Amino acid sequence: FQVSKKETVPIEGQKPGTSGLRKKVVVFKEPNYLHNFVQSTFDALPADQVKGATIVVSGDGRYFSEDAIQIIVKMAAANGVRSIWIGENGLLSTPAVSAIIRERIAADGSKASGAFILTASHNPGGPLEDFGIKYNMGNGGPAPESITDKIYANTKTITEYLIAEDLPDVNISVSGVTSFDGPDGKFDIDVFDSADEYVKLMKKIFDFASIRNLLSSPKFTFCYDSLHGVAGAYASRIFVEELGAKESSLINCIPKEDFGGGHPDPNLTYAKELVARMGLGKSPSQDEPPEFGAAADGDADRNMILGKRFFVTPSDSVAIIAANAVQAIPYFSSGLKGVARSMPTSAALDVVAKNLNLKFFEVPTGWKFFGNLMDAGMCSVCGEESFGTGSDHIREKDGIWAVLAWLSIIAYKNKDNDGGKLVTVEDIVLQHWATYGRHYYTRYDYENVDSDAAKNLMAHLVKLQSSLPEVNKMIKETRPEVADVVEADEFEYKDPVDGSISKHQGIRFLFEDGSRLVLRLSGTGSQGATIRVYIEQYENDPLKTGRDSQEALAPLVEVALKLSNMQGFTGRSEPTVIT
Ligand code: VG1
Ligand code: CO
Repeated sequence: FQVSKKETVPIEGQKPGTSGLRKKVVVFKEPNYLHNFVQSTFDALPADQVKGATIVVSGDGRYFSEDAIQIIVKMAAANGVRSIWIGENGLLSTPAVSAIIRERIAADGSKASGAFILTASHNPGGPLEDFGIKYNMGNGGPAPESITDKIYANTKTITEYLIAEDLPDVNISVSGVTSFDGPDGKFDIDVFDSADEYVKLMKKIFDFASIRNLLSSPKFTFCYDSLHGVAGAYASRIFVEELGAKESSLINCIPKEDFGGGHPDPNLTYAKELVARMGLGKSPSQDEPPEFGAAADGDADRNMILGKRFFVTPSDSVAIIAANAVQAIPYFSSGLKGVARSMPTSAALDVVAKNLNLKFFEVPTGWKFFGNLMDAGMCSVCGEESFGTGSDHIREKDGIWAVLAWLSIIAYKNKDNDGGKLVTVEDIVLQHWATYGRHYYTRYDYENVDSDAAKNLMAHLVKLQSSLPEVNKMIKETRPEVADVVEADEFEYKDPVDGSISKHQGIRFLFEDGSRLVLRLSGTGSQGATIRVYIEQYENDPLKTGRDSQEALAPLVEVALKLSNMQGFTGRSEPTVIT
């Protein structure tokens, strides 16, 4: 093939957010939009990670993925990449990409140095919906800010890109290696099974025999919902073939480019079918619900864990996994190196870390911050309130891993339980609260708010947090029973490994009784701004841990809306989504 140089001009707005560049498909289809971003990425990477290197490209299969793959392959060839690896049909979950970068070795002994992941995660897909692209590095984790800042800078000065226009389109539906000759030598395209490498890794981490045993018990029933995301490409291999679950326990497990028209976000609002089956939500099913239910998002890095008529908050989930990992999961049997959570995630994990005397870290939102800790051997288990949980087996959050972790814990809690009643998800959570106390938790999202209104609201909070007397006066005027704020700040993080500093990560109000309010702007939206309000209250009186969480948090919610003047700035009297 030949390499052509094409002239281009910078396009505005290509700043990668919390997890890559996410825009409407129509924006990605604008002339040179994708090309500019891809060339800017190649130019931001160290030369040896492009020339002669192996790069993965695949994603959650959403609309425009195949077009994007063909473009990226031709640009990679032109930029001197040696091999491109693609999951069959362009499908690889985000955690599987991370696993492949870290674990897969090609027939010629080569390994991948990075990956383009094509996904907008939990955002809807289709011609009028979202597409996204992000770059992961050789450790399997998202590019650090030093690289994403460079990519963005390049998008502002780009004048040309390289492409091998005459390279034929790849047939991504058939496994195998195809070789081409280019100016720099050979260029290989390697298409392979989307699940093999990931399944192999899961079998090294968990005791599949004990999970299989649990799934075969008549006392235990199971349901998994992929919301038509890429998790479907893994669910039947793992849950049905390897672990013996019934085919009928999988719902929406065929990946679709528009996620069946749904919103592939595993929470109580969007995973409606699963939520109803589990006996929750506005119209719970009349049948006896399964004992365990879980869902994934579009790219399968998120998870929601449910018990029968019972919701496990993601903040509790990571705390419970951390508390039980050493006993229940072989991978952790020699102990945890440390645990970490994102700043807005509840402090349930902090209490576990303290009790078990584990190293503990609080990082900004987004998975890239966990990776450095893991690479330095400082963190084994981590999680975010946004339905993300994971460990140092890879450098991304991992939806199916979280389900296997929960199944392992349930299996462990039931191991000596021959004739007795099943120890359920709810039992495990209640027992956890009895030991560690409960963190009531909720998040209010205000989506697609006018960008200026959102900026003004945050600017107002930056100012307000600097005066505690004013904050406390407003609280006393709103809900006198709410405790005083003893500390407030704009969260800033200094990475303990490389010393890099991340500023403006959200406003925190810390209350005397351990409650917390956090407000920040989302970095994953594709339109307008999204304001997130995180509300948390700690309760360690065993008589008071059984309340309804919205009811328990009502006074704090009122305070949050008052302090932020939410309605005044945004005109919204209700959030778009409550999780
Ligand atoms: C959101 C979540 C964050 C998560 C990120 C990517 O970011 O809050 O916790 O890491 O999405 O998740 P933001 O900036 O919109 O709040 V995913 O599943 O999109 O890779
Ligand atoms: Co995701």
